[in-house]
Order: sequence, then structure tokens, then C-alpha cells
Amino acid sequence: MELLHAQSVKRLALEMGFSRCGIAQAHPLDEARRRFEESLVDGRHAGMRFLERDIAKRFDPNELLPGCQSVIVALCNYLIDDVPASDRYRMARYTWVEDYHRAVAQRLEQLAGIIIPEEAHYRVTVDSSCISEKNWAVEAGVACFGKNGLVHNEDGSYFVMGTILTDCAADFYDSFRKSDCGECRLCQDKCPAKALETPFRVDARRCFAYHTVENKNPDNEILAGSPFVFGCDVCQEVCPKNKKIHPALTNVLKSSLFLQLQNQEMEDLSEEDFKHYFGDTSIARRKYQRFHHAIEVKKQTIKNNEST
Ligand code: B12
Ligand code: SF4
Ligand code: SF4
Repeated sequence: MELLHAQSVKRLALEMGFSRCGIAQAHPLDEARRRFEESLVDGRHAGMRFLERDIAKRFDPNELLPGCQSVIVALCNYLIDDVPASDRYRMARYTWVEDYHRAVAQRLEQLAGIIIPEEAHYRVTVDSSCISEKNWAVEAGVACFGKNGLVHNEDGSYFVMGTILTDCAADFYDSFRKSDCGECRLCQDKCPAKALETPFRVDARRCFAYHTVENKNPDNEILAGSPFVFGCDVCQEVCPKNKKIHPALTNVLKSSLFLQLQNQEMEDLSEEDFKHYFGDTSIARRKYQRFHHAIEVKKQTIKNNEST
């Protein structure tokens, strides 16, 4: 079978709007699997039972695509110039743009359609299968692990990612990238939920991003204490890696309609408005009722704080 020409794959990915692209040689990630299983044993995955399933598939691409030779990882920067009008109801930055699950998967399908030879097989993932995407970004040399549990590089950490698994080999493979946090521990010290007590390991039981996005029955007290009503960016906002970066020309994601909503409009949002203003974002993957509830709790908290 014809080999993938690594340089051409990467050039094309950048032309299509990805901020970085790397290719790792497929192999089982035994050390990452060991760490992952340790986190599960400690219960750090909170109520995310889906993480307990298909563990072999997470760390061995051969299990997801038989004969897999290469894992192509592409990053998509989501920093934009616009900012939301509401200063009370904060949403994490990845929601300010088009839902990446859709946008990134479409672009990866397009890329795969061009680069993968006809006789080869491939599979695209963007949070859509159990593969551990951060680990593959590290293996493909496009980012390294940070103590905040995310991966970063010279562009900071405001990016999302997806992979193309293929049984086609490449003419060049990138190498693993070592963590560069050094002595820094700002994210650990500033996390408002104390969810980063162990470096590199997020304790989802405490993490606000878990409670505002994944937890179907979050405790009102936890919601009240969260600086965000959807997701959380604190451990990225304090990270020095994100200090010098600017919205990139290569951003492929477009701004969402909801950015124009004022505080009062957020509070009065009907289910229909929710679909209209948030329909193209990752927030619409969650139910209106949960979103509205988080706004209500925050509104009440602000009111209580103002009256004391
Ligand atoms: C489950 C999940 C969550 C959970 C758990 C968070 C987490 N850090 O894993 C919750 C809901 C909390 C969450 C939140 C967020 N998420 Co999320 N999430 C995922 C998902 C679906 C799986 C990740 C996973 O398996 N976690 C389980 C834990 C146990 O695994 P782990 O972090 O990989 O554990 C590793 C580290 O602990 C490491 N490790 C342990 N010890 C040591 C020691 C050293 C020295 C080193 C180097 C490493 C190391 O090894 C472990 C094994 O891999 C991925 C998509 C995917 N399919 O990969 C997106 C993903 C990780 N999320 C993403 C994003 C954007 C976010 C948020 C920023 C969104 C937001 N603004 O609210 C937050 C950030 C919270 C944070 N600080 O991590 C992006 C990451 C982008 C990036 N730059 O890294 C991903 C990759 C989605 C995507 N396709 O782009 N997420
Ligand atoms: S996302 Fe927020 S709560 Fe979760 S680890 Fe980062 S700063 Fe802490
Ligand atoms: S804040 Fe410091 S320790 Fe945390 S991820 Fe950024 S560089 Fe690493």
C-alpha cells in the first residue's frame, strides 16, 4: 500500500484551518493506560461511568481499527476576538463557537477523504469514540500534558482536537512530547474547586466543568460556588502558556449567536430562545432545563450576596 506523505498531510491540515497536525505510529499506550486505571480506582472520574468501559480500545488503536498503523492528530484553536455580552453568566470559551464535535469531525472527514488511499481504511474520532485523544496528541508531538490535566503547546491550551486512525503507514512519525510545566503549579493553586491536588490528575468529583456539563443532578451548593454556569476555564486562564497568545488566523470555528445576549436576556431565556441562540454550540448537547437551572441558581446566589 502507498505510504502517507507526512509533510503533505500536515500542510493540508493547516490549509484547512487546523492549528497543528502530527502523526504518531500506532501502538498500545501501556503507561497511559496504567495511569488512567489508577484514576478510575481512586474514583476521580466521578459519575462518568462511560470511562470504565472499553478500556483496551482507549489505549490500543488496533482494537478500534484492526491493523491500525498511524494516528493522525489535528488541533483546532477556538480563541476568537468576540466576547459575550453577559458578565454574570460565564460559559467556558469552547462554547463561544460552533460545536466542535460537528465542525472538527467534518473537517477531519474532508481531510481523510483526500489523504487516505482508496484501498486503506480509516476512522475519525472527535470525542465520538473511546480513544484517549490527549494522549495521542502527546504521542504525535503536537502538545504535552499540563498539571491542569489538559494538553498545551506554544499556542497555549485553548484548542480542541480529533484523530484519524488509519491502517495506512506514514513515511515519517512524530515523537512523544514531554511535559514542560517545570516548577509551576499556578493551576493547582488557583483551581477554585481544589480539583487539582494531584498534578496532571483532575478530580472530577470536585471539578466545576464536570458538575456544570456532565453531572445530570448537580448539587445546588456546588453550582452556586462555580464561577461558570457552563464548563470552567480557570485553570487555563491562570496558565502562563495562555498569556501571550492571540486569536489565530487559522481558527476554523465561527462565533455563536448567544454572545450578544445580555444578563437579563439570559435569565429570561425560553426553550425556543435556547435552541435559537445556543443551537450551534456544544451547550445544545445538554438539555435546556439543566442549563436554565444553572442560571437560576447563579441568579439567586448573586441576589443573596448583594443583600448581605
Ligand atoms: C472525560 C472528559 C472530561 C472530564 C474529565 C477531565 C479530564 N481532565 O480528563 C470533564 C467533564 C471534567 C472535562 C472537562 C474539560 N474538558 Co474534557 N474531555 C473528557 C474526555 C471525553 C475524556 C478524557 C478522559 O479520558 N479523562 C479521564 C481521566 C482519568 O483521564 P486523563 O486526564 O486522560 O488522565 C491522564 C492524566 O491524568 C495523565 N497523568 C496522570 N499522571 C500523570 C503524570 C505525568 C507526569 C503526566 C505527564 C501525565 C499524567 O495520565 C492519565 C491517563 O491518560 C476528552 C475527550 C477524549 N475522548 O479524550 C475531553 C477533553 C479532554 N476535554 C477537553 C476540554 C476542552 C475540556 C475543558 C477545558 C472544557 C471546559 N472549558 O470546561 C474542561 C477542562 C477540565 C480540566 N482541567 O481537564 C479537550 C481537551 C483540550 C486540551 N487542550 O487538552 C478534550 C480532549 C476534548 C477534545 N476532543 O478536544 N472533560
Ligand atoms: S476546570 Fe475549573 S474546577 Fe476543573 S480543574 Fe480546572 S479550574 Fe479546577
Ligand atoms: S499553570 Fe503552570 S503547572 Fe499548570 S498547566 Fe500551566 S504551566 Fe503547567
